[in-house]
Amino acid sequence: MRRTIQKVLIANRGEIALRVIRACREMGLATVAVYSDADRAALHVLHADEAYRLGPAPAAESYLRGDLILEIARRTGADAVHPGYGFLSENAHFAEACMAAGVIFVGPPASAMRTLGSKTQARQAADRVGMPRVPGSVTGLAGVEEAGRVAAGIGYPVMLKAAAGGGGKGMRAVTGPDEMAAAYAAAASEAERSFGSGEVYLEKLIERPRHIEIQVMADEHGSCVYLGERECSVQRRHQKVIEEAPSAVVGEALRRKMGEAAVRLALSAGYVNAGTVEFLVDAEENFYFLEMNTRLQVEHPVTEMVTGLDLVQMQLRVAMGEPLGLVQEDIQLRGHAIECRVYAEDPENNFFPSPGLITRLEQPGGPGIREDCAVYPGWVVPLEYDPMLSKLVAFGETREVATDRMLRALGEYVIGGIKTNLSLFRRILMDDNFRAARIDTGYLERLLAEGLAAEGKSVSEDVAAVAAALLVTAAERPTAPRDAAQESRWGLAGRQEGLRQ
Ligand code: MV4
Repeated sequence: MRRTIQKVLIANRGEIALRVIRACREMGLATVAVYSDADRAALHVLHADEAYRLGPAPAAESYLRGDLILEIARRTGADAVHPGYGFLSENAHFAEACMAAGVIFVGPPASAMRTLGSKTQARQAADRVGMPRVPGSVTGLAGVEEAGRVAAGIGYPVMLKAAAGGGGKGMRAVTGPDEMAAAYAAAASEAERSFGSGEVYLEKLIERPRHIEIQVMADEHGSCVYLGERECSVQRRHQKVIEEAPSAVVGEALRRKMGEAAVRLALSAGYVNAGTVEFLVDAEENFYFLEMNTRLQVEHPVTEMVTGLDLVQMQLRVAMGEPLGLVQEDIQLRGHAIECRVYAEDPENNFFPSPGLITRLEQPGGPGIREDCAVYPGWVVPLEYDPMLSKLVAFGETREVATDRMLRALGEYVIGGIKTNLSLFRRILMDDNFRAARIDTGYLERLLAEGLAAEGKSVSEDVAAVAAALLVTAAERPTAPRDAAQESRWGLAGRQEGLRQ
């Protein structure tokens, strides 16, 4: 069924709100922005056709207020809501409320969000479509005895994970049977506190994996395509730092196998719109399904650069009920794209958040450079949200050209007034291991440890433990967005700021 969309409410902030506004403008759609008190002067507010206040700065009183957002949609006559990423983007209840209010939710059906939101149900779905997944249980464990039996069956080391989790929360590695009881109790109680469900399951631990994900796009007429992969192994504490497309280790045959499996999973779950299937890939190029993210992702621009497609425009057309209008053979990958996530944080101080006034801003440009950014000189980076300032993307014919182009762009970049992680990117992009694509999910921690060792320092276990405890507290908040490790870090900064006063 075709449904026209004439006006889109963007239920988000920052660069992604601006990204969606730009897509709407190119399609001739009117836009409605929403904002919190901290974002009165934000660029997304300036760029939208209309803008309305939600409430105070905390997300729970603003960007997570689905009720207020739908009331603004009703008042302004917006016929669709684009949730961006984080906040309400993976909230099945909100998707349902939109549809019940006669407003199109630009994303998957609530039913698909629910199926894939449960990691155990997603693993069962993977089995039904013959998708390789990490060995282990596909239902919640009944108790620590069952955990011990399953672990003995697949062999240690294993990983306990929360069924309702994702993004690394509620996870415990277990290296032997003597550790199981304590790890199980810790994982189950953390899962209960963080997600309101103590259901945990168990997987074989994959050592030194790469994190590679497949972008899919499905329409409501039964068509689904994969748009290649993204290499996301360069991360720190479950926070992606650099992403690229394609992955240096994925050849045509592996890409087809992963892509076709991802499409089968999406179709079997009744998936519509943009989604991402996450995999672990081991040193032997075995791939294992991890989870499916039911939203547009932060790193979608690298896929746009190598496919030449506009993913947000595709999302909007699919949401109008249009067919994809392309088949798998139409999708050709060309060149290489690298994205750096520029954060307001201090690399010299354990990447502690560094919000505040931007006094100077000189942004890179020129051939092959794209920047998705929503800050400007005079803007005060708020404490309350994700500290990401910008996504700097470099495109080139090869990985080496893209890498060198990124280094050139980083040399042009000046951000004054706040601390940023710009220096970190130079270090990574000049590192021999990165340049040889010898990367896995532990790569960045190893690189940073080398630096600390050279300075004769080490990260204090006490500091790490306190930080971890505070992060758990942040994740506990019932209103915390499911995919907002960044937000937890902000919360952490806020509380420590409070302690200092
Ligand atoms: C794993 C794993 C090793 N073996 N599962 C972390 C986030 C969550 N989505 C899954 N994660 C992992 N699951 C098994 N069986 C290693 C990780 C992991 C990781 C995964 C993706 C990206 C970064 C990571 C960093 C550390 C651990």
